[in-house]
Amino acid sequence: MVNLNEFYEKGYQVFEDTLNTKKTYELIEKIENIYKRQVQEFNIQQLEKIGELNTIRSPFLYDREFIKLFYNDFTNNLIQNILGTHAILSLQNAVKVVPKVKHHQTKYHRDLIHQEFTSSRPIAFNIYYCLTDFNKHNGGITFIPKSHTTEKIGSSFIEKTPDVKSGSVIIFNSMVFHKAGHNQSLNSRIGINNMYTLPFVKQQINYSKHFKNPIGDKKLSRILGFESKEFESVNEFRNYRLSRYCDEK
Ligand SMILES: O=C(O)CCC(=O)C(=O)O
Ligand SMILES: [Fe+2]
Repeated sequence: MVNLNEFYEKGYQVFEDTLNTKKTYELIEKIENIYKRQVQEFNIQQLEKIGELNTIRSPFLYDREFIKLFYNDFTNNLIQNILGTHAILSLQNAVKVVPKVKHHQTKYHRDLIHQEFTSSRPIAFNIYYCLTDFNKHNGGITFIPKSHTTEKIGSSFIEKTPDVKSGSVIIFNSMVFHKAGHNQSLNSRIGINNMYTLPFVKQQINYSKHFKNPIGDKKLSRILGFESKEFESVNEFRNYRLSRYCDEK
């Protein structure tokens, strides 16, 4: 398994050369198309009102190609190592930072929003695909290293904006403070954020509802949340326990 020291220490770590250039272009084109659909489905003025411009939510619900980004050998290894067997996908969002336009994520935040506690082990982490270069000039992600280890950020802190090439992945603890930067270049900066959590943290969208039945692939079904839904009734809970009891016999 890859060495995750930086991830645990600083709260984030970069892996280069995860997607090839052709793939990054292909995904950008798909993202642009899904964004157009999402704008049509909602309303551009309303999206603006709620700070949703240039955010593409759950692209994998529109195009199954995006499932491959949160579910592949590389991600599965990371998930297993960091969160264990029962982790679920909390969200998948593409984020576009357009030149000279302020994105709503330009304030420091944790992706487990408004939480002010620390945990001895990660309860959530992100696999973020950079589909373009990411750097200070074009609004790359800025992190406060080690901020996942303190409840709040004080008034003075160090900021780091990793300079990474397109096709790289940044993994980060969802509790590390981070923000999108301002894009002073001429081109949009685009990434896809995939966040995983332990199963007691709610998903942003109830993904299992979108797939009528558990998918043939058990591991993928689990990641989508099929195995961590609330039971609908006392009897359903007990029937589940009974089925497990029978399986174990
Ligand atoms: O794309 C970025 O720079 C970060 C976006 C972000 O922080 C988020 O979507 O939660
Ligand atoms: Fe974030």
